[in-house]
Amino acid sequence: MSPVPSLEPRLRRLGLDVGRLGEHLASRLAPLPLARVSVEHRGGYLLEGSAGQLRAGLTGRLRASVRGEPMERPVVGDWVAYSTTGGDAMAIHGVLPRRSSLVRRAADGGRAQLLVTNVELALIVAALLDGERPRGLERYLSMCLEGGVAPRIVLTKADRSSEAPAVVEALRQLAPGVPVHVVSALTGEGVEALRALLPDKTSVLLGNSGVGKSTLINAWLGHSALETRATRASDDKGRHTTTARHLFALPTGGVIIDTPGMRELGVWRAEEGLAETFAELEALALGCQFRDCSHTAEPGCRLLLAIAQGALDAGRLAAWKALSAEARQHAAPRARRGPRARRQR
Ligand SMILES: Nc1nc2c(ncn2[C@@H]2O[C@H](COP(=O)(O)OP(=O)(O)OP(=O)(O)O)[C@@H](O)[C@H]2O)c(=O)[nH]1
Ligand SMILES: [Mg+2]
Ligand SMILES: [Zn+2]
Repeated sequence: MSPVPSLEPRLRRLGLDVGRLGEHLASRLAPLPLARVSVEHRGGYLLEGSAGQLRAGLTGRLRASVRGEPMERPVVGDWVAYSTTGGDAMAIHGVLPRRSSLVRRAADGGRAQLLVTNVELALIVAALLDGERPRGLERYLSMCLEGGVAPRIVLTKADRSSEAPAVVEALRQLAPGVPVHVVSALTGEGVEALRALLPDKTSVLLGNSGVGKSTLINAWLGHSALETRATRASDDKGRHTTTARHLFALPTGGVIIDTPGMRELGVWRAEEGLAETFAELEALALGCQFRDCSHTAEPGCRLLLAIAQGALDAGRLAAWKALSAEARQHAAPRARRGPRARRQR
């Protein structure tokens, strides 16, 4: 029997366990040290390793292989094997097998974007003010289901709403079996109870801009490590303050990933914007009999039914269709040109 490999304390705090270390030591990358991807920006990475924070790029070989397999590209949450390149920059040689992945899909099922990996818990954050059916909730939930990540719903800004019991009840119907937490970063309500769930795992905060994801992490950290910004006074929408995914170990245990609210990436912008503007149509369309319903003449179309019943304006459906078609047209050539072209924009 081989001896049990020992875990460096800093890597353990970042979520490394004996199973994963053993996998690494049995792989072709075994001689290289491990680190976890904490931030990704314009082709470069920040890693957290036993020596602290490192800057890194990809080796030429890995860069070539991810060109054909975009999902193999390292993202925040990944464990990677790296080496020095001579200077102070590091080179990532490979990504360890992932235990879970959150992937965002376009409405038409075409392009997919890998968001984060190796997370056990997803906190889907929504503001209580946003009502009983937070925008994007279904998308976040299905992303978790598909990715093998346990979801919980977190309702923030309890200090600004007395609707908590009604919203919690509505969510219980909408998402049976998904635990719902009510918190206020302002009064501290529920903040500690939520933090108690975080040790010994990696958690990600998902949710629309302005709902209070970064504020919650700052409350857990006890200081303002992350930038937060007031929502727009006119409609309480967020200002897309967080612009990149960001992983770090909490001093009280557990690893947490902050993410930007929706619409952070070019290709997705048009469709995400549409999804927000036409949220009620998107929700209705989930009930159409055919998954690829074009809402033109299909039987079992919920949108056509709603129009017939006078619950939906035909003009609004027409506008949605026209704008969706336009968004698809713009997105397609960009996707063909590949990541390099996208980066240059
Ligand atoms: N009253 C109240 N305000 C809150 C609460 N949580 C967050 N806020 C405020 O909501 C605004 C947006 O919070 P952020 O933490 O920046 O929101 P975010 O989800 O990180 O937004 P993005 O980074 O844009 O995705 C800030 O002004 C916060 O102070 C809360 O529990 N109560
Ligand atoms: Mg934020
Ligand atoms: Zn339909």
